[in-house]
Amino acid sequence: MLTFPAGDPNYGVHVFRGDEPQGQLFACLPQSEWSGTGLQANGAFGPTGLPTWNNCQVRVASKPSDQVFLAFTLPDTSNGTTTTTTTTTTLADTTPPTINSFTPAEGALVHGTAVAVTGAATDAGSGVKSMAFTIDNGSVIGQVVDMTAPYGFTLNSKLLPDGHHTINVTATDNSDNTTTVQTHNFTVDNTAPTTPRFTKALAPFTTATTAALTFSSTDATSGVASYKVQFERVNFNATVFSAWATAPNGGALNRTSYTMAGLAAGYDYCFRVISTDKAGNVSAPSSLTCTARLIDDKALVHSAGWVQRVAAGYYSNTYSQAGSANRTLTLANFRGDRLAIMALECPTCGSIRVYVGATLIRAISLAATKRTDALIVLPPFGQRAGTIKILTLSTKPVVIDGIGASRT
Ligand SMILES: [Ca+2]
Ligand SMILES: [Ca+2]
Repeated sequence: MLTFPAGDPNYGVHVFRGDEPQGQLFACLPQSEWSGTGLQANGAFGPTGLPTWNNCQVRVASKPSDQVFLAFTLPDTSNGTTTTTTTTTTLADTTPPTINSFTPAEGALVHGTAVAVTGAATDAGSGVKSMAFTIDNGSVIGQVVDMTAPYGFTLNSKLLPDGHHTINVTATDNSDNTTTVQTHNFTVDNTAPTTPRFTKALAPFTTATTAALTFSSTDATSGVASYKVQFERVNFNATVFSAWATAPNGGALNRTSYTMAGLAAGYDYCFRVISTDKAGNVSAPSSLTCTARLIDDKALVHSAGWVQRVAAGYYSNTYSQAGSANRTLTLANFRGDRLAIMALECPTCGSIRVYVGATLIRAISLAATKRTDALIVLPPFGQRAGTIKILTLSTKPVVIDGIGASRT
């Protein structure tokens, strides 16, 4: 039996949590025994009736698994001194951790060999010991238990078939309390969209400064997220095409059409489209569609005998007219496989011959019942290099508006 001076806070049982003094104290149990003991909220006992040590339990507001340090400071009434007795105890942790986050998140779309499976958990008591991850039923990829934060592993999603999957996550603390299983759904998509195709090929030659493209692609699992339009171009006299480049503002289209503006005269433009699905898989590029913008007649070298005019309704508002034979328009250093002539067709119009170097490509009669500024597209002839020459054959009028020079 221990006795304390009544109301003296220097005596009693003082509790520390860790090494941090907890000034407000505990109680001895059973609480029914407090009656008559004079146990005070500040921890002082007195004057008589404190239970024996064996009966004294300390109840404190504390974190689970905290180490509690008890200091009992008691008077010895026999000789007037005080004695301090200490003991430590560890409070039990019965609370599992809290899972704060994990990936793949609910509804996520994943692809590839390096999908980040991650988990984060906290435990206020004994601390997090491990997190466990199970994909589906664990039959394809066995459960992964990670003992070291940050918790998780790298998932090769290509081991799983495309489609719906689940991930189960648990966290366990150092007192072996385990959370309930948290389950999220995710979708694997490792299949690229179908190779896009142009739904309408471009005309091989154009007078316009724009090229309007339409295309399509499909993706079975996640759907097409975006399209990228790329282009390359080559001038009529250049040796090679430019490198492929993303068309202006054409890098991430959420529609199936695109119009390229600013086509330059004399250039052959080729386009291709690449689609990306919502999981990030990228298709193969489409086959090409190409168009060459005409070169105006004004850019050609005129022999004697041509009259150059400015007139609305013609390409670039110009034309060149001859009324005698053996007049030539030439364009040096052509490289390509196809030509077009934009010329006036009319009942009285004459004829021309078109050459590349010394090779006759085509003889063309411009006689027609209807008067038209016609774009006459010649058949491909294989890649050739040389000077393009248009030659008049008679005194009948020949009106040339422009020529097309294509590499494709
Ligand atoms: Ca896909
Ligand atoms: Ca013209």
